[in-house]
Amino acid sequence: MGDRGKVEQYLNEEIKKWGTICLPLIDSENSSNAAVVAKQVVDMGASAILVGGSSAIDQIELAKVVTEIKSNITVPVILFPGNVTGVSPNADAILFSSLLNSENPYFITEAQALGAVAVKKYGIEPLPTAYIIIGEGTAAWFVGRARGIPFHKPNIAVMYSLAAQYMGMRFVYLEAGSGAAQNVPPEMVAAVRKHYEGTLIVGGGIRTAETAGQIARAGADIIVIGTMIEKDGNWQEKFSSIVKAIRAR
Ligand code: 1GP
Repeated sequence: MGDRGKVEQYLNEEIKKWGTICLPLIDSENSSNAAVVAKQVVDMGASAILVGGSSAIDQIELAKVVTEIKSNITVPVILFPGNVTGVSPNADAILFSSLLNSENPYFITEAQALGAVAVKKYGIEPLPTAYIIIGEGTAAWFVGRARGIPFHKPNIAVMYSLAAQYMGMRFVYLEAGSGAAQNVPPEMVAAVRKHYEGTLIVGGGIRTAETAGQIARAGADIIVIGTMIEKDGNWQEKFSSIVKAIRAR
C-alpha cells in the first residue's frame, strides 16, 4: 500500500528532467478533435494528458474520448474528474482528489467512496490529490461548493497544503478554475512550495508564457493549461512558448 505506481514514477522523472512540466487538459465535452489535439501537444512537449471537466457527466462520451486519445499517443492519459462520472475504464491514472475546501462533504469524501471501487475494477492508478480552489466564480468553485481561498491569502493555501501532506496526499492542486479571470498568484505558489513537500500542480486562467514562467519559477511542478488550447486561434504557437518558458526556470 502507498507504493508509487508507474504513472506517478513517470511524472516524477519528467519533473526531475525538466523542472516544471505541462499537462494540457482536454475537456471531454468539447472534444471534436481531442485525439489530434493530444498528439499535437505531446509533440510540443506535454508530458501527459488530463481528461475531464467539472461539469462533464457523459460517461459514454468520456470513454470514447479517452480511447481515441490513447490510440494516438504513448504518454499517460490521466483522468481529472469533477464527480464519480469522471471515472473511465481506459485511462492510465486518475487525480484521485478530495476538494479540501468544499463546504459539502460529498466532494471531500463521499464521491471518493462511491468512485473508488470503479477505480480498482478498471485498474486505474490513483494519484492521491488535494484539490484546493482559489478564488470564486468558476464552474469548479460553483459545482464543488468551494469556500474559495482569497487570492491575497497565501497562508490559507499553505494551511490546506500542509494538512494535505500530513494526510498523505502526494499531490496538491491549486486551482483557480477553468477560464478563471485571475490565475493563482505566483506569491501563493511560492508560499505553498516553501512548506509542501509533494508534487505541486497549478492551473486555471494560465494563458501566456510569461504567467506560466512566473508560476514555474515560484515552484510549481506541473502546470495545467486548458481553455487557451480550446479557445485561442494561434494556440500552437502559444503552447510551445509556454513549454519553453517553464523549462527555462
Ligand atoms: C482547470 O486548471 C484547469 O481545471 C485549467 O484551467 O482552462 O483556465 O487553463 P484553464
